[in-house]
Amino acid sequence: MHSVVISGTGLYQPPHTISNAELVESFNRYVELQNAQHAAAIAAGEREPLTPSSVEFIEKASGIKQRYVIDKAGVLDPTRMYPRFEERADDQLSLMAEIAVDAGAKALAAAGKKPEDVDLVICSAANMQRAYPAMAVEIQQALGCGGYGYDMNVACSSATFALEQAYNAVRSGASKCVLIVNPEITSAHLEWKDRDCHFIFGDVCTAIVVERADLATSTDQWEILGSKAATQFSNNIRNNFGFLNKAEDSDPDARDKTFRQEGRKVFKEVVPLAAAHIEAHLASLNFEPTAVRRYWLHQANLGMNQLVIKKLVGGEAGSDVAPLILDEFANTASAGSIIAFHRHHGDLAAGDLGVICSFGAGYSIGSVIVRKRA
Ligand code: CO8
Repeated sequence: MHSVVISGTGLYQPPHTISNAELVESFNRYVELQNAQHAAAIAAGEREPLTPSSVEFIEKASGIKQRYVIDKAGVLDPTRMYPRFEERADDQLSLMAEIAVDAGAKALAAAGKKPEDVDLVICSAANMQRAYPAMAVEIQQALGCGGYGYDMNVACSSATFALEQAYNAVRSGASKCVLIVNPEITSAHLEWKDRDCHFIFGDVCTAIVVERADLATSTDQWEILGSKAATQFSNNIRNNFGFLNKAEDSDPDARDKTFRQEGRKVFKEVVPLAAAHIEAHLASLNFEPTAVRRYWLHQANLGMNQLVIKKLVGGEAGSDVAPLILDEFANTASAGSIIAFHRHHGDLAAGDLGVICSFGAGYSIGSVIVRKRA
């Protein structure tokens, strides 16, 4: 078995931000328009009026202050409420590939690797923009990587589960250098018209280089000591959009064809699962939770991270022990814990121990225990 390191990460950050104030203003305009349009039915008691959203609720319930999006105008247009992207021809680079190439090139530069050093590309995200060919193969070609590529999706745990795949491929000798990309265009599968969830997500792409330690030249290497993936079926986060929709003659605009969740149930059920998962993973490698210098946790909800960290070490999320990025980025599906790692690892010293952990739809939980190399 080979020793395996994370030797570089990259981040694509979309050009536009939407503050909570901007988001709520456009949502409330949508509510006014809808209520005016259906005034008669509402007055007759045949229809419930829509209720406005509030900045105070969003910040208190989630900790989110803004989000990045690839298209802002479409999302904030109260007569549209979803992004507007131009359809591209087959011979043009697709949108998911474009942002993955950006983040992937940055991760390769950080790792000091050339595209041709890569022998496996994994595109892992909560949604793929088409059925086939695999996004990873397009990204592989656009970057000039060797070997092969494949796509995978485990919703919010797509990145950590891809890390497990990359770790196993490299340590077994099957691959030498793996590029993982997580293009999360969440704005296109969020229901921006639903007050319960319209504030939750943001767009981004992260990338990670995982390679054999003896071949790595980066000055910033993190040895992977272990990875652990777990799943337990739940319908509490679900999206029924899929290739059977047309054959089922279902309404493509029906509420179940975009993101929906029982947020409070998710909160209650996932916190204990995540804390127990991390604790058991650390114990399997003979580490106590307090031995960990930094936790790069999934970024869905500030309160969730507070509870997970409290259960593990008694500390505070948002502190040096468990940095937050969700205030700036919102929930970026699988990319959240990777952005936290990307932004907040440069100050750690050789020998420092860290945990990257995601939790979300599935339910799925993935953890990767890493140690800074000298
Ligand atoms: N403004 C004002 N009030 C509101 C709003 C709003 N926007 N929304 C709800 N309220 C009201 C409700 O009506 C309710 O009122 P009442 O008490 O009178 O009934 C009150 O506020 C409380 O509502 P909730 O109980 O729903 O509020 P919570 O405190 O539970 O907060 C959260 C809601 C923020 C959603 C919270 O439950 C949460 O974050 N839960 C965890 C969610 C989570 O972690 N999900 C996993 C991430 S998703 C994932 O895994 C990836 C999926 C794939 C990606 C998809 C991309 C699109």
